[in-house]
Amino acid sequence: MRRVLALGVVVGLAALGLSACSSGGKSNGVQVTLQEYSIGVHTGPVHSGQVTLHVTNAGAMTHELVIIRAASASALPRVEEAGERSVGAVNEEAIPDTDKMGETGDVAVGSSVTKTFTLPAGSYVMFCNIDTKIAGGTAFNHFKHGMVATLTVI
Ligand SMILES: [Cu+2]
Repeated sequence: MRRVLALGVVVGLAALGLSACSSGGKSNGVQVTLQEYSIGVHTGPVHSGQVTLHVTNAGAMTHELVIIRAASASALPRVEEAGERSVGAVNEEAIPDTDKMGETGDVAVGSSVTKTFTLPAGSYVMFCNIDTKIAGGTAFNHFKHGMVATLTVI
């Protein structure tokens, strides 16, 4: 009997851990993890209105999170000629202002940024568009190397 009770406690704790990750419900919070080079999104259903993103940089370099209303990552305009950004980066200047929902700004290594955005129902793409300069003056764009994720708001 005692062993069964102990197991129940462990299962209960595991359930708590899961619900903390998939917040959903009234809080409408989304946990986002940035690292080289991916974006992890942990959430239940996200409802239209005020959506709070808790963005943590678990990587070893500075990242950011930009939110654009778009059907998918492939729908985003790309930089075709190196300039302020490298070829293959998201061409943010070519995106209509009405589709730009906002961004976190730089998120330092090991830190978190919590920011609330007003998101109508729809599909969104979140990405890090930072270019890291590497030897020879070449830039390494984070979006191009996988730092992108989608978010659906219902
Ligand atoms: Cu990045």
